[in-house]
Amino acid sequence: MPRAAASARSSESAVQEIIDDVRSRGFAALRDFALRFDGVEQEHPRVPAEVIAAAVEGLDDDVRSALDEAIRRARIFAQAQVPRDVEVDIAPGATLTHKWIAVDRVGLYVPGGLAVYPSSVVMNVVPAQAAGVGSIALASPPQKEFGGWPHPVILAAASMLGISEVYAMGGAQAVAALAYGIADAGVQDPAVVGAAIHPVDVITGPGNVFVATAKRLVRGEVGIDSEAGTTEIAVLADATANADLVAADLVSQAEHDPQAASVLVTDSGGLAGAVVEALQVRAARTRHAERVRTALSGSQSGVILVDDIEQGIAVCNAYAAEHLEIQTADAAGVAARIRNAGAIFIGASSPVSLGDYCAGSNHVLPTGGTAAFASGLNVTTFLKAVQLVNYDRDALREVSSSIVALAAAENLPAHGEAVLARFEKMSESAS
Ligand code: HSO
Ligand code: ZN
Repeated sequence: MPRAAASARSSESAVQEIIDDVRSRGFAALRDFALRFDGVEQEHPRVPAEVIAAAVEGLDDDVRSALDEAIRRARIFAQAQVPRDVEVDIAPGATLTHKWIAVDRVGLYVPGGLAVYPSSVVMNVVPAQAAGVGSIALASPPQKEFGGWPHPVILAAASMLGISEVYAMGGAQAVAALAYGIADAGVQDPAVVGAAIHPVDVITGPGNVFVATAKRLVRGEVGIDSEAGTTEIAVLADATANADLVAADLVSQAEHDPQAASVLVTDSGGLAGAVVEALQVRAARTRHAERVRTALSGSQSGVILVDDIEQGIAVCNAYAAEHLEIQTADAAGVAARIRNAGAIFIGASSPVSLGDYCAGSNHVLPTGGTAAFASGLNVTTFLKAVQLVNYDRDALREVSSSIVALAAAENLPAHGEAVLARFEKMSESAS
């Protein structure tokens, strides 16, 4: 399979050092990293309300209404995902409940780097809010050209979603600050700039290799979403596909990063040739031509010729792409047979760009083959289930001999005695 060499492990010790430094030196460490990695002098990472207000003020009308639409669709889909609690009467007088509860506080990461991602603010915040998370903090790298604060469109998007706790911090140091919190001897009110950063329960969001590694290292201390690393698109297409549209979609994701992966899987030699030709034309004239050319010519990108669509499906399931487009006859039928993909885009009118912004689906998706076991960001990322057990005395008596037998088999007789004690006479158990 064409896939970038996994580089995450190699940065583990460097990332652990950053995390340890933030844990021991708190804001002083954050200040040092802001200067070293972002070239920004920073007193405290908390973005002041006036800076956020100014960003909202300056927001372009077209972008504002586009964000509104993206938020509206994402909300509808996220709210529909909220799972129902399940209650089962397992026996007379015995009830079990599987109850979903939102985590108390989450930290959402929005990358800076080669592009600005206000769309990622929407993708992180909307499912967290739909899940019912009460406290949401957002982190995004400080930008030198914006006074050391995150990009104004990111701040504006946060504000449109009702998020006011935003920190200008990026990389592994941001993940560490969110995971462990930073105590401040001074102000404790989170609404006040200068206050402590309170630790979160779950950290989500895409990021570079440092962010991804940091999330992996703090996992256990906090929950994290799936690893959303460098973007990937695979297109499964047959001779009925439009070569130029396939090429346009392959270029669209290559634009993210020189390491991005664009893979075509096809049973048609004719289509493969036409796509490669169209790629050359599009790659040459696109704005980020350099980045796109590097991504397309990397070993992580390529064309896979298969004997038939059957084999193409097998290849796509083995590859487990972050984004998989199906551009074949009976695209829906083919899509139904895909088991491993972060998101599946069905037919010529469902390009990945649609899902990146406005489909209503989420664009924080598992990369690097992790779609074989992981899910894209969704409402359940921010929920945990608690099991409620409620038996009455007769219902307990009914299973008591089974409990005693199993306890004896495990050589844990006190477990059985705890049940039997409930059915012994008070005088006996007291003596
Ligand atoms: N394709 C990216 C998300 C994105 N695209 C944001 C544009 N902006 C990863 O799914
Ligand atoms: Zn994209």
